[in-house]
Parts: sequence; structure tokens; C-alpha cells
Amino acid sequence: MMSTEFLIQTRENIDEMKDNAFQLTQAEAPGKEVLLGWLRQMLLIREFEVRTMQAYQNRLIGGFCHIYIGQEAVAVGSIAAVNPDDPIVLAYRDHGHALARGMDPKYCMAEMFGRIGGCAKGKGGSMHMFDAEHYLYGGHGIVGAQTPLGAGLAFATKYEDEVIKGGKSSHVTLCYLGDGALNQGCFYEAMNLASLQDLPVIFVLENNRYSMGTSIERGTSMAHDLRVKSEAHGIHHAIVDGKNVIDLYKDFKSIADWCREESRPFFVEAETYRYKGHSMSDPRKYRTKDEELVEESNDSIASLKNYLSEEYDVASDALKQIAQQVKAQVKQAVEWANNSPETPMNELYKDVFTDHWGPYAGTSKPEMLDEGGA
Ligand SMILES: Cc1ncc(C[n+]2csc(CCOP(=O)(O)OP(=O)(O)O)c2C)c(N)n1
Ligand SMILES: [Mg+2]
Repeated sequence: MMSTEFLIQTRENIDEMKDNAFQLTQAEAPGKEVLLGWLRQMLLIREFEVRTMQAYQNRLIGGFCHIYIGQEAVAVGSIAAVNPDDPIVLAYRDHGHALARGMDPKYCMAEMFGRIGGCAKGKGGSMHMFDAEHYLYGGHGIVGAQTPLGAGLAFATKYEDEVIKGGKSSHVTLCYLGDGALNQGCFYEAMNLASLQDLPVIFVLENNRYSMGTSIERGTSMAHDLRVKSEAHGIHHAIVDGKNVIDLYKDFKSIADWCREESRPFFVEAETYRYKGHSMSDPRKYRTKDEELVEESNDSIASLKNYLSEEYDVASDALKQIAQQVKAQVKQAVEWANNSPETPMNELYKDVFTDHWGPYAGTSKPEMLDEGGA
């Protein structure tokens, strides 16, 4: 019988790997006000997700829904390290990134409620947060599908900066992916093109160690040393701490500056963990309670609070006040979503690129269009 045991190796040499990875120049640590802003964002994401779970259980949200609790530091720290007009493209676990990028939580919540007030008029739902104004080019439900889009966005900014404007490429795209996407062919096609064409895109692997119920060791070759995935394409790699927003920011800032300067791609692995199940219906039988407790005891929000108290003497009352303000903001978002009208049927064929009739005559007309549809 074939054995797969030989594939499973530990990451005991991880420190050595970190040392051997691309040498990052150390970016400056941000000051107190910036850190308080990040704490607010991380608390906002967590509270938003808690309310999302409640709304889902109350059947106000339907369809697929993936919770980002535990991973907040990755979105907040990495997005803070780039400019507001640097494009972002995401997988489906996307609420946290949308909020970190500046989407008003009410548009994000209404999107999940399937209401007209949502960022995609309620037609996308949880997995498809889109906000062109904030250069957020969508959450994507097909695992890995966003990786060629990330390369394409970087191609677009490079083309615009260099060819249309005749200057130097000055943008960098953040393209997030989960560890499950490491096993999708399109990711390797995207890295190949990104390397060949010197595209300034950072592939941000959020390694939360599971792809649905499959641990990375069981589903991904060379899981103990993911450098090889990008080195095959001549793309630099770094491992960053996905639980420490300050360190993560500093690393990302150095990487983003380098990508911008050199117009080259990069592969960053952020070590993180999702506290909740894969989606709303996941009993988490594939991992132990002990493992979850260990991960939750190293929480990014708790660490940042401690840091603020110890380094800047921020009082616990001040921290509580931020938490209360965030709670109120999310409550309002839920109310706003609740009060937003259902998306009408005649919206169905709006905002799509195709002419739904096409050039063909005589095709049958969808029934709903007889009722004053598009
Ligand atoms: C091409 C494709 N295959 C399978 C699925 C089903 N699927 C949805 S989510 C998921 C797991 C992906 O895990 P990962 O990339 O680690 O992201 P995470 O959920 O951990 O954020 C799978 C297999 C899919 N959406 N697309
Ligand atoms: Mg995963």
C-alpha cells in the first residue's frame, strides 16, 4: 500500500528558514496614535465578525460565509504598509480586508444581508466584497482565482505608470490567498507571469494551517518549507508573524518598498490561525480543542493592548472606550443593513459586462424580465 507519511515533515528548522529568507531592511515602528488606530480596526473586524455570526444564525445572512476572527493582524498590518491606491484582491474570507481598507461596515453588512445598500448591491454576498473607490478588487470564491487577477492588476498599474504616463512603475498590488490555493495550478501560472514580466505584486499567503478540514501537512507538498513554491519562479520569499501586527507591518513595509522600487513580485507567508470553523457549518473535528486554546492564547488583539499599556501607558479605560465605540458602530451597521431594502429582481441583469440577450435572436426570455425587468 502506498504511504504518504514521507511527505509529512515538521517545521523544526523554521528559524533557520527565516534567517535564510530575503533580508528585510527594518522599517520604522509606528507611533502610539497609529497603533491605537490599528487596535480600533482589529476590534472593529472582530466585533463585525461576531455580529455576522449572530446574523447568520438568525437567518438574516444566507449562503457561504467565512469568518476572519484570529487573522485580523494580517489584513490590518499589511494594508497599512501600502498606499491607499495600491490595488488589493482577495479570496472569499474577505470581510476583514474590506474593513481594513476603509469600507464602511454598513455596506459590508448590507452586502451579506443581500440588500441594495450593500457594496455590490447585495448581489455578491459575503465572498464578494468589492469597493472600486478603495481599489479593492473583490473577494473571489474559486480557490486561487484571485492570483492571476493579482498579477493582472500589477500588470495594469505597471502599464499605466510606465507606458501611459511614461514614468516609473510606482504601485504594488496585494494579492491574498489561503494555504489551500497553494495547490491550484493558476497560482503557479500567475507567479510565472509575475516573475517573467517583473510585476510588482505581493502574493500574501495567509497560512492558517487548514484548507477546510485538511491540514496543510496533509494537503500540500513541502508544507514545511514553502520557500520552494516561489523560488522555482525566482521570486523572493519571507515568513512573517501573522499574530503580531507591529512586526508584520514592519516586514510588509520593507517588502512593499522593495517591490515598488524594483518592480518585482514577492511571496510572503504570514503564519496565522482562524479561531472559528472554515465556514458557518463546521464542527472542527479535524483539530483539537487544545490546539485552538494554544493559538487563542497568543491573540494579536490582546498583545497589542498589552503593548499599548506597557509602552505608552494607555489606560484600560481608554481601551474599553474604543471597544464600546466599535460595538456601537457595528450595531449601527446591522441596523442599517436591516433597514436597507431587498435587492429588486430588475437589478439582476444590471452591472454585468455581457449583453444578456447576446447577438442571438429567438432565445427564450427569462421569465422575470416579462415583469418589467432590465
Ligand atoms: C477551485 C476550488 N476548489 C474547491 C473549492 C472548495 N473550497 C472552498 S474553500 C476551500 C478551502 C480553501 O482553504 P484556504 O485556501 O486555506 O483558505 P482559508 O479557508 O483557510 O481561508 C475549498 C477547498 C473552491 N471554492 N474552489
Ligand atoms: Mg487556510
